[in-house]
Amino acid sequence: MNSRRSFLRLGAVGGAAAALVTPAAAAPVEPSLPPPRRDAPVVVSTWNHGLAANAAAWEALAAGGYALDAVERGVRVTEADPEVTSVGLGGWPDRDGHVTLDACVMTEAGDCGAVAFLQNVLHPVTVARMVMERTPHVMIVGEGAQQFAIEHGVPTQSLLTPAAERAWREWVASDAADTRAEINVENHDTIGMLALDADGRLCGACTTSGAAWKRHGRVGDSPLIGAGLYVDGEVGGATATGWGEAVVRACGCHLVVELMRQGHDPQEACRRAVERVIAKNPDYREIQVGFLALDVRGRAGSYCIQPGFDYALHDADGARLIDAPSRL
Ligand code: SD4
Repeated sequence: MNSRRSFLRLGAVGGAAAALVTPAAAAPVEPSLPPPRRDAPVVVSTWNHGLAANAAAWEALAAGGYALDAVERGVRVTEADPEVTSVGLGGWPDRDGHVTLDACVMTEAGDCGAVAFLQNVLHPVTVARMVMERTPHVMIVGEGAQQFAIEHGVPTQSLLTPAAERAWREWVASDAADTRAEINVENHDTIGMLALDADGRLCGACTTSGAAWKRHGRVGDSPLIGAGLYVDGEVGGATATGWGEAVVRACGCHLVVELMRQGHDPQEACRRAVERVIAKNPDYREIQVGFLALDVRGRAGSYCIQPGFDYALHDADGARLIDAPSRL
């Protein structure tokens, strides 16, 4: 079952965005409001294991790096962690025993790349970035994605750890294998990460091994631009975790960003998106869906439905920043 999780925030460096300076000799300008205060750089991710990932992302941001490099570097930490059973190496396999991975990235400029149903590659997020940067496409899946990765020098390896294989064999031997293979709401711990860099560029990444024991070939929301991740460089970004089918049906992260565009702060945008999911899912009490959002001013918010859990944003020291009640 899901471990207790929190949405995490690390290291916002306060400070105003660079002020516009009017040269002394210039013609008088229209009076204007000061630029919105921007808390940047900042990085947020979707769960406790994200701490190490956030720290890696923060290194890139603190050095003045690009938000895309930060989120890629960040989630690679989680992808490589064999203890994490829902992302990359050590991810629990599908019902046939194959670890299949989904990931995507999106930039402030609206560029994006994704892979889905990818096997035997440790860092799907990097392959997703390669799709974005080295092809005219947005998404490549399955064997084609693996072939693409190999052609671009990415090594292959088995991602099924002994522990994950053991868990899968236990599941196969259990009654659950008969009854729950189609809709499995367990083991939802995708990592989604959003970062705003010192230059005000906001990028996101999302990576997962998907729902454990899923049907072979099933793809969830995580690699789908607009569902598991969406970024608009003028507004903000959002990422999702939880039962992917419900997120896809709501076009969840695009919805969150559009709600921010309409003037809602990230927290309220996430709340409204969760309400939409609830409205469309009569069985919402049985599912888990969470959204995390960051706007271009550096404000973060999150909201989720997950039976029995309260969510909150925490800073690096664990101090609670934003309450995000989960039970509705
Ligand atoms: C999926 N959303 O494949 C993913 C799973 C997930 O936390 O979120 N895990 O549906």
